[in-house]
Amino acid sequence: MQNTVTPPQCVWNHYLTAAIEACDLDDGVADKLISRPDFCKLDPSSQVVKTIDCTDTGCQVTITEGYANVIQETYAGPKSQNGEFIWYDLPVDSLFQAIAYTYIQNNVTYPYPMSLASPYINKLFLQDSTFNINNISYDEFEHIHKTARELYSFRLGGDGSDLTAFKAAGGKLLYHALNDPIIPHDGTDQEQQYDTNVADWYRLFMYAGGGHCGSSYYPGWGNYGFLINNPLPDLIDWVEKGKAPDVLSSLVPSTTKTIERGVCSHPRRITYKGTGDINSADSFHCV
Ligand SMILES: [Ca+2]
Repeated sequence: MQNTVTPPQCVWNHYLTAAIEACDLDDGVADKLISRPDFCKLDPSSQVVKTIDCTDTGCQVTITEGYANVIQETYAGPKSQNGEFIWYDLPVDSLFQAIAYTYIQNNVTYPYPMSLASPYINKLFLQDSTFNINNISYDEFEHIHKTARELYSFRLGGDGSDLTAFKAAGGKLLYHALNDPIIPHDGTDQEQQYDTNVADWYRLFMYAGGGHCGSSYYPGWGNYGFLINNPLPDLIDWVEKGKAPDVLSSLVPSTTKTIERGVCSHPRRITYKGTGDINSADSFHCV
C-alpha cells in the first residue's frame, strides 16, 4: 500500500499491550485478557511521544502522531478516500501481524502485504503476477476492491448476512472468536436486521481469547488462548430436544494449564463474579 508512514512491529505490539492494560479490568479480573474487546476503546494519540525499546530496530523508538494515525486507521477498518465503509473494524487486541506486518531492511521499515492479498489480486483479479501490490495506490486499491466485489462476491463473498436459507435448512448455531484479525467479528452479528425472532434458531456465541479459524492463540497470553469446547452436544440438544443453549464452554487446550470459561450468547459477555478461581468457569457469569 502507498503508506508514507510504516510503524515497526514493536509499535504495533506496544499498542496491543496498551489496549490490554487499559481494558483488562472491564471484565472484573486482571488476567491480561479482554473479555469485551468490542467495548474497548484506546485513543492511539494517548501514546504519542512515549518511547519504547524496540527489538526490531535495535534502538529506542518514539511513538509519533504518524504512527498513531496508522493505528487509528487500522482500528477503524478500511474505508474509501471519501470515508465510506469498505469493511469492518478490528478489535484492539488483535494480532496485527496478520494484516499489518512490517519488516526492516537496511534500517528502513517496509509494509508486508497480507499473505492472502497477493494471490487474490495478482492471480484471480488482475491475472498479472508481475503487479507489485507493495506499492499499490489508494486509487488502485479502491478500484480493485470495488470491481472485485462486483465480479466475485456472488461466488466467493462471505459477507451476506441474510441467512434465510440457513434457517430454512434447520441451521441452529454459530460462534466466532472475538480476536479474529482476518475475519472481524462485527460482520457476524448482522442477522438481527433480518429476523427479530432470530434467537429461536440462531444464537451467536463470541468467545474472547481466540483467533482466526479456531486458532487458540491470544496475543496477551503469548502462545496459547481459548478454543470453543465441543459445542456439538449443545447443538444436538437444541435440534433434537428443543433445548436452546444460553452458555457454551471454552477452554485453553494445554496439558499444563487448565482454564475453562463460559461463552455467553450475544450480546451478553462473560464477567468475573468477583470471587473464586479465575481459571474456573464457575467464577464467571454472563451480563
Ligand atoms: Ca480481564
